[in-house]
Amino acid sequence: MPRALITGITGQDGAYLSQFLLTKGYEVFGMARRTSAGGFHDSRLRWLGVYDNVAIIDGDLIDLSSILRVVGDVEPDEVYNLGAQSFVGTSWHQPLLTTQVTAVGVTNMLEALRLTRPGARFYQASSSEMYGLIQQDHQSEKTPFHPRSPYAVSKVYGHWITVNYRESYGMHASSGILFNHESPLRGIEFVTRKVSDAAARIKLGLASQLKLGNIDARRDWGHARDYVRAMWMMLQQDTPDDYVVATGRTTTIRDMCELAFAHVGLNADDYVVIDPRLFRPAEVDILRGDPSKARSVLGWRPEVTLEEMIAEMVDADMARLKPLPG
Ligand code: NDP
Ligand code: GDR
Repeated sequence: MPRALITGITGQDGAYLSQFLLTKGYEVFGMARRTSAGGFHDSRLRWLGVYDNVAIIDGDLIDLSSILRVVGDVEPDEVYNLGAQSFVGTSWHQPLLTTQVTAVGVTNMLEALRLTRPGARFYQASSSEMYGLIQQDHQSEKTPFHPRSPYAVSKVYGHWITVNYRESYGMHASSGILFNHESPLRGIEFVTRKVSDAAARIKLGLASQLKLGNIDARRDWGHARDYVRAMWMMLQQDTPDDYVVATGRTTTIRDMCELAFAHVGLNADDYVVIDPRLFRPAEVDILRGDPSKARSVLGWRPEVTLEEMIAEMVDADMARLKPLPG
C-alpha cells in the first residue's frame, strides 16, 4: 500500500485529496495542528465520510522538529504540502505569520524530506495568485509572476524553493499552479462560499443582504474534486515538473453571484451591498489560466462546470441551514 502524507488535511483540498487517495488504495496520513476545541478540525473529513480512514498526527509547518518526527513516523512515498495561511485578505493583517507558514513552511518540509526521506515524491500547492498583476491574458507555466499580497509573495517563494530543491538535489518535487477551486467545503470567508451561504440564508429568511467588496474582479473557478485529481497525476509522472491547473474560463464575482441567487429564484442585485471596507489594498483584477500542459502531459480535464458547482454549493448551504423537520 503506498503511503501519502498530507499537510493541511483539515482544509478543503486536504479532505477531497484524502477521499481521492483512499479510493486509489493509499494509506493516508495527515499532519494537523491541535486546537483547544478538542482534537483537530475534523468537520470536512467527516462530511466526506473519510475521517475514520485517515490517521492524523499532530505537527505544525513552522516547527521543523515536528515535521521531522511526522516524516520519520509515516515514512511517506508521497507528500502533498497543502498547509498554508491561505486567505489572501488575512495575509495583510498577519504578514509575518503568513510568511512563516506559507513560505518558510515549504522549506521546512523540503529540508525534512531531503534529510530523512529524499526519495519521497513532493507536491507543492502553488497558486494563480502568484500572477497577480497579470503579464499575459492567459496565464501558463511560462507567464512571469507579479504577486500582489503577502500571501502571493509567500507562494512565489514556496514555488521557487520547490523548483530549487528539484534542481539542486534531484528530488521528485512538483508544483501545481492551481487557479481558484471551490466546493461545499470551501471556507466561509472565501467569496464563492460567502455568496452561496448568503443566497441560502436570504432564501430561508435568515438574512436580508450580502456585503461584498470588489465584484468586478474576475476569477477562473473550478471544483476542488477535479483539482485534487491533478495533484495526484503530477506525482505519478516519471519526471517532476510544474503545471497550471485551471478551466480557461473567467467570470466576474458579480456574475457568479447572479448564478447563486438565481439558483434559489432570487435576483442578486436586490441583496448585494458594496462595502468599501472589503476592498483589498492591492487587487488581482483578473485571472484566466491556460491548462494546455496539464491536458496534454497529464491527460487532466475539469469535469464540473461553474454552474454545476455553484448549484451544488447553494444546495449544500440550504441543507445545512434548513431547520430539521419536527
Ligand atoms: P484551506 O484554508 O481550506 O486549508 C488550509 C490548511 O492548512 C488547513 O488544514 C490548515 O489547518 C492548514 N494550516 C494552516 N496553518 C498551518 C500550519 N502552521 N501548520 C500546518 N498546517 C497549517 O485551504 P485549501 O484547502 O483551499 O488550499 C490548500 C492549499 O492550496 C493551500 O496551500 C492554498 O494556499 C493552496 N491553494 C488553494 C487554492 C484554492 O482555490 N483553494 C488555489 C491555489 C492554491 P487548520 O484547519 O488547523 O487551520
Ligand atoms: P482569492 O479568493 O483571493 O482569489 O484566493 P477569494 O474568494 O477570497 O477572493 C476572490 C475575489 O473576490 C473578491 N471579493 C471578495 N472576496 C472575499 N473573500 N470576500 C468578499 O466579501 C469579497 N468581495 C469581493 C476579492 O477581492 C477577490 O478579487 C483564493 C484562495 O483560495 C487562495 O489560497 C488561492 O491561492 C487563490 O484563491 C487561487
